[in-house]
Amino acid sequence: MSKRIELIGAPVQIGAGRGGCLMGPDALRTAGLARTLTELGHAVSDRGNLDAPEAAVPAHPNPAIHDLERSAGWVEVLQAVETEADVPIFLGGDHLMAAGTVPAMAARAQARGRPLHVLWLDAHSDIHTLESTESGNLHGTPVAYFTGQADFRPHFPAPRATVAPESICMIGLRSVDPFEKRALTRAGVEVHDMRAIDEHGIAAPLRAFLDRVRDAGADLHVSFDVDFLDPGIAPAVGTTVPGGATFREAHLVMEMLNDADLVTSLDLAELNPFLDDRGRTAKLLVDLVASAFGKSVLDRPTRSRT
Ligand code: NNH
Ligand code: MN
Ligand code: MN
Ligand code: MN
Repeated sequence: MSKRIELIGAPVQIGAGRGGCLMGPDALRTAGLARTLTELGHAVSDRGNLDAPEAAVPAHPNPAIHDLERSAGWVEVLQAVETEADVPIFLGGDHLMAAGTVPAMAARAQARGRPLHVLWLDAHSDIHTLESTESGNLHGTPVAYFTGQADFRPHFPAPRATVAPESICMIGLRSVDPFEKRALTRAGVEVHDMRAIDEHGIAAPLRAFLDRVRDAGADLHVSFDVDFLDPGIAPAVGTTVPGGATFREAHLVMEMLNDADLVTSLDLAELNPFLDDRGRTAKLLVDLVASAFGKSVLDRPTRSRT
């Protein structure tokens, strides 16, 4: 089915521990994202890259935190995004971007009278608070922010809209800090770590979640962190963790998302082209996006349901 897809560049890099994600949106463009989606029959537009000024915010007592002013600026700019597209694709940018994109998409869903569900594909749970982060890298905090698990004011603006923790499904986890383990349990987020994927496969939990999204009549935002993937196939990320999703597991997730036809927005987060190997990670991401938007081996779906 043909969709109006809008590419929105979010070159955030101060949320990560090292530079390079600034180049993410342009690497995805160079790898042929727009052309690939157009060839699949979609109507693609490209808004170019957003930019964010530093916000005037008070210092935070946690001395590890860095770039708080610029981070707050990005959260403000991304939260304000409005789009006419069926599916905006936010080109990151480190994962701090989700502190802006998810509230923006939650507000958009709310305006349509629908809840927002979030599929979080990541090695990490990113549910630190400004108080609990030890690295001070704020890409580790968006989930605490957009679920309202912690009040980030007066450092960040209040979220435009929040997401219920029970409406989030995390798949791929394999690096979760002690504070985060407690926070995930307390909040009641659905989590499937790599141990569970090894044991049960990746299709079963995804299928169950997609059924839940459909039953809820919800919009679905997918937040795809490159480190969800195994570093052997996706080296271009600052925080590689061994034992990630394989090539086929990742494609299967995307193919199932296409079959379910529920995705209303997508983040492509944490691509660091400075660390890539001849564009291989960027090209893999474009290929995965193609699977999520209709590329299939045969000219009919392999399965008829999610
Ligand atoms: N939990 C760690 C931290 O807070 C790592 C977060 N890094 C990520 N998240 N790449 O996806 O610093
Ligand atoms: Mn992440
Ligand atoms: Mn991660
Ligand atoms: Mn940490």
